[in-house]
Amino acid sequence: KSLKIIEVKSEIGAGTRGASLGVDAIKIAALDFGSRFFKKHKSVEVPNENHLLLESTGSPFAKRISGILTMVERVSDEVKNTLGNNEFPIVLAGDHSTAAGTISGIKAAYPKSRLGVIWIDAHSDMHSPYTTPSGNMHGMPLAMVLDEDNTDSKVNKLDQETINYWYQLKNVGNIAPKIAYRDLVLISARDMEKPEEHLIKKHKVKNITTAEFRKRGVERTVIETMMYLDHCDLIYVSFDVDSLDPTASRGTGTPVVQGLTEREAGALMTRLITNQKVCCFEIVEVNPTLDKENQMAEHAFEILIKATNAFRNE
Ligand code: DIR
Ligand code: MN
Ligand code: MN
Ligand code: MN
Repeated sequence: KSLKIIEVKSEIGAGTRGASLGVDAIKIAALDFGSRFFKKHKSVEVPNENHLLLESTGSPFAKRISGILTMVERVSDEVKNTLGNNEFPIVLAGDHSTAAGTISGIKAAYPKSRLGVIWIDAHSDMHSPYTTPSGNMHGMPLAMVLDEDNTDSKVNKLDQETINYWYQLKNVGNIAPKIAYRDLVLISARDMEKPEEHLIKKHKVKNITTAEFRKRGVERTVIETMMYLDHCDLIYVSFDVDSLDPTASRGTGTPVVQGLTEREAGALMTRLITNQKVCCFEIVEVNPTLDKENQMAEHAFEILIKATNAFRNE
């Protein structure tokens, strides 16, 4: 199976500017390492909606939601077509909101499959416009695809237009919900707000903390994760670089202490991608404008190259 890189230079879901430059920063890292990776593999660029950053669209609780819907639909179509061509999609994106599009695309390509999701991130990204503390939609992609019911922890009062857009987002591809709480594994999630903690507890979502991962090691963590997701037909791996510890790099919008080292993340991604059920992976939230000497993009590229080498060895 050949790899296909889907570039999504969008940052409208983030609260800090610069993540749309993340994909190019990863390409610069590749050049710096003398790698032909981006020459060797086919790629496609999804047009972004970054012009919306100069307009006041959306609500304070769902910033630029119209553009987010457009992006999610575009990414979904691209991922669906890539899988339809029997290629393995690697999504390199700016902010994490587009992951809802990736998941939609996988479901659209394989509507009857049960999809497991491994979410490697400092955050659990389960807010809805009803609960968000920031209005930044990169904190919401999992709520877009889960059977989110924040009715018992509503804090924000939404206008009807936002409610309508949120409904459309959740129903992209006419499949909702797209994944089950039981089919989700969080790794290294450590910065959640109350409504997210509420959902995690209520639905008993599995979260492997950094300390647990370190204690067990990569091999046991992966075996345990795959056994937990054994009933799933396909698995999608989403890697938010803020899962890494800020000592590795500050080049991401919302760094959080107690993260993974770049070596741990590389080993984890490499081991995950060799599993036959893994059908797509994604790397997001590299922000070179916040970085020093392009460190985060270099880590992201190393993780990408290690993982894809393992993939080709299968
Ligand atoms: C926070 C931060 N939970 C929010 N989320 C981030 O604004 O919703 N997700 N940074 O990646
Ligand atoms: Mn995220
Ligand atoms: Mn995050
Ligand atoms: Mn937070």
